[in-house]
Amino acid sequence: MKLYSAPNPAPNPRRVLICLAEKGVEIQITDLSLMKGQHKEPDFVAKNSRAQVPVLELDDGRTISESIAICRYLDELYPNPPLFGRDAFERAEIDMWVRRVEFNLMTPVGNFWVHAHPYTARLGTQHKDFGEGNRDRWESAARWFDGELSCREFICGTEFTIADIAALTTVDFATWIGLKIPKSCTHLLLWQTRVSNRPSVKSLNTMVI
Ligand SMILES: N[C@@H](CCC(=O)N[C@@H](CS)C(=O)NCC(=O)O)C(=O)O
Repeated sequence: MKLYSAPNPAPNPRRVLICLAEKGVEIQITDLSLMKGQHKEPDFVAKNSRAQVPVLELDDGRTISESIAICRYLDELYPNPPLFGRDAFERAEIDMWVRRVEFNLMTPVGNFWVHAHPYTARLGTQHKDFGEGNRDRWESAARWFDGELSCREFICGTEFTIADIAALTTVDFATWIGLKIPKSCTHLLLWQTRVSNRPSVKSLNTMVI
């Protein structure tokens, strides 16, 4: 197996790298330079027509794109520790939280990144007002997650799961692009420190924030 990845701060490949580190699995990793547009080269687009990383390539040449789908596949191959739940309820509940992270946290971050951040200005038309408008949505989602984390250790219950990986990579990337977690979100900030201190997370290159 081979993972097409990109160096930090790319949040989606980082999800897969944390998943692999949690499971203690080492596979071949090829970093693409997004700056140089290596992900838009025909050979890579043939592996993922979205022209995005991460992509997992199996030994028989089949490929899987989408970070959560790749992590789910790895979880089936290497079940310990389980990151996607042990029974029907846990699996559904973790899915629920992953979707909440994607739709509520990641969407405003992605919109801000594409439409308001100077780095992406050269990549396409930006709608700055729309982009900046996502600051409020980000903060409101951060406050909601903060409330949820006031009564438990992890995003979904008492164990570290793929929902934590999805959320951590999102909030770290948000911080990196200038969307800070509000200081009043003490539970969310404590959770961020707690999961950042896991050996799996610390073993990867630290985010430059
Ligand atoms: N939904 C995809 C998102 C993948 C994604 O946005 N990857 C970014 C890196 S974090 C990328 O390849 N960006 C380059 C581009 O979109 O041109 C996933 O979860 O894997």
